[in-house]
Amino acid sequence: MNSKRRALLGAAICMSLGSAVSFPAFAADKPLTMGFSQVGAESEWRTANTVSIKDAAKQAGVNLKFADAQQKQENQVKAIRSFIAQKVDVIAFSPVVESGWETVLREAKAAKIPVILTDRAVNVSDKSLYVTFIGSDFVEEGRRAGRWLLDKAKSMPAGDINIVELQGTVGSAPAIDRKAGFEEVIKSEPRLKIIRSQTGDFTRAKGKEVMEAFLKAEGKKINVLYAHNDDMAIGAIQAIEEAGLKPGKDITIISIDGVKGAFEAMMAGKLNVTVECSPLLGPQLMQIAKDIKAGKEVPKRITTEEGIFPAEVAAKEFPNRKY
Ligand code: GYE
Repeated sequence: MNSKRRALLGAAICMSLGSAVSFPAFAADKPLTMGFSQVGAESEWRTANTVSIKDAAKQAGVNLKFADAQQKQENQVKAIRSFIAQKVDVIAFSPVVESGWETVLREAKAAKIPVILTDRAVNVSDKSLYVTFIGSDFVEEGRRAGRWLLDKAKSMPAGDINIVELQGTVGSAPAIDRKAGFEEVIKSEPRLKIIRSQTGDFTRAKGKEVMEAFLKAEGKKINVLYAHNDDMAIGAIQAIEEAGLKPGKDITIISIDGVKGAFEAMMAGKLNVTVECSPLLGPQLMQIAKDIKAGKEVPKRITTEEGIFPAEVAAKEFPNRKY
């Protein structure tokens, strides 16, 4: 992927415009106040996402009220209620899990405060509960991981290829979708078998712990690790080394995000491929918030544009990485 494309990252708009919803009139000269409820600080991706949002708010002159939910939905609900009570102009949040949002989103709607989803989606039947969703296509990310493995399988020794899977946070959009996309693709090759699948909660510590358990149970039977994010893969790499095996060689490792730590692991020969997922959503989020407040129509879905980086290109791409 060239740097121009990377700079334009996130600009792909894939669906028709959402219907215009009217929100209270807004004086253009008054700084906009945004309440943002972040998932937590579970991964390198998340840290980069938080920096992007805070920097973009500063640049755009947006008054940002930022709350960290420490991976707990109840904390996000509390934060959103407090933003409603403070009468912020816009609420934005990255929902830790997909379900259970109707009540609090109805409260925001009743208070006439527009809601923007960033990064992760919610599962609600009434789509008018949010104005737009800005983020990646996680199913496609899973498919990209699966397609890379299908190709790799051609050069792997005959017989079953046993895969262990480290899932993201239970009930989160990226965990659900990355699993679905990967399974959809690999089912065309009967040699590819997922023999164990468990959550590592998107963290290094949990990734390592669960990989230790996988190794204890399956040992040398494991041919491939599919991790739903780089941090869990990096934790698992440690577990594999401690078990006396060579990550990236004895076990082929596929992960998602494309953070710097993954590029370092690829350059060290310990990770085979990472599928890109960009956390740099801040500038777009601020622009969309301003557009909404100016009464402009915005697309209901804004999809981030992304690629895939196998280990062979890691050293060349590393200097271009922004997160
Ligand atoms: O892949 C993971 C983070 O929601 C896309 O959350 C995000 C995911 C990301 O913890 O590293």
